[in-house]
Amino acid sequence: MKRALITGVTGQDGSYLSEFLIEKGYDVHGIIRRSSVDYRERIAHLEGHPQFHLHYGDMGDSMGLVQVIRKVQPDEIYNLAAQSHVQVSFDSPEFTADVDATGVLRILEAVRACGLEKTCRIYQASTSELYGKVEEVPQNENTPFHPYSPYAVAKQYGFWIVKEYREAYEMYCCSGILFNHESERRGETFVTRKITLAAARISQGLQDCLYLGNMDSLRDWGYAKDYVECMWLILQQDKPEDFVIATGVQHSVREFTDLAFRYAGIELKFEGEGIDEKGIVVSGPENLIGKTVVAVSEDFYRPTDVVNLWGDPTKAKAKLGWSPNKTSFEELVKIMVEADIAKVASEGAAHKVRMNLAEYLEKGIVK
Ligand code: NAP
Ligand code: G4F
Repeated sequence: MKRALITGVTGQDGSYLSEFLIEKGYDVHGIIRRSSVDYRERIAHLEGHPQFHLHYGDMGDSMGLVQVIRKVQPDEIYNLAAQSHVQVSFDSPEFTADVDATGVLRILEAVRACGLEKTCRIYQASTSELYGKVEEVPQNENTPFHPYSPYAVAKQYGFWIVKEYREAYEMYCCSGILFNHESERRGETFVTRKITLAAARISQGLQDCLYLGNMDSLRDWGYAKDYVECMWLILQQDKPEDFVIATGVQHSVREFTDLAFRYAGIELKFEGEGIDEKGIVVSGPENLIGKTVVAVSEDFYRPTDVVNLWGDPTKAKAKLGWSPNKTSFEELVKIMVEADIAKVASEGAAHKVRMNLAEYLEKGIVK
């Protein structure tokens, strides 16, 4: 049985990759951080599975990483842990550099310290953000990098240190340059999930308006569940190489918003430009007709924004035999909206129960 170690196992990708590798027959080990609140929602269903094991550790703690790697003796490491929010990297640049840049080095050095450099294969979660202020469209493995945020600069270090260790020590380590991938497990402050949750809440009368930043921004959005297969495929090749993983299809934040609201039963028309742009309801629930349910707030503009990501997955198709269009853009938006409608409906019910209980308590009906 092969052993895999996943950093960032509690994240969107970590949870899907764990399921994928368990299914493939791997013994899966994940590194988690201690937290005062329960943040293990995405992997709760795997806890207790005989092929799934958790270890405490942190990307900032070299000795801890060495201990876990020595104990697990992994055949494959998937380094997914990161401060992964681009906007947050402007507020916490040093922390982002420590986890997303130096953290990668710590993993590579820990593998060497454990004497596993000739046997353990390493996947590094790299990103299309490296193309940043893009120098060509679409972007492939040969497109020059132009990182455009503290997050991207940190990830660029991760990319180059992996390449360096591959050449200097002949380690099997490589980067997947993944374009945006989303799902019903996506963090709630990334734009897609923010939109699908808001569309669900607004359609159920639990939110008035969704505030966004740059709606002209273009992304190549895929489904996270499809993308984790590529991480594994990248480590199964004869030679370690870097790959772009993308759908090859591009849409704007506005298009995503329009479609998400449609799936939630609300048709919008967009009026105005820039900070004055608004999404107004033209059909849907009677009480929403004519109301502004999408507006722009300067709070969500970034000091420098990456606005034109579009990936060319030709190499991944040819060498990994990977199909980039398993889940279409339309299917992805539908999956996310339907999941959020169900989530909001169940939370709405729970919210009503809590409200009723509070009312009863106040009236002295329930002691
Ligand atoms: P995510 O949901 O934000 O998950 C990030 C994971 O990293 C979480 O498990 C988090 O743990 C962990 N982590 C953060 N800081 C850590 C630290 N100091 N020590 C240990 N663990 C730490 O991100 P994701 O979307 O799954 O992305 C996975 C990776 O792919 C990231 O490296 C991201 O930068 C990269 N990437 C993502 C995309 C995308 O579109 N999703 C595209 C390209 C590249 P907690 O739960 O404890 O916070
Ligand atoms: O959803 P986002 O926050 O994702 P972003 O910045 O592309 O980063 C994600 O994908 C990267 C791969 O390219 C990963 F490396 C990274 O870890 C992360 O997973 O923003 C997408 C776009 C941006 O241009 C942003 O300015 O949407 C724009 N946007 C407009 N309004 C917004 C909002 N983004 C957020 N988060 N919130 C808004 O209200």
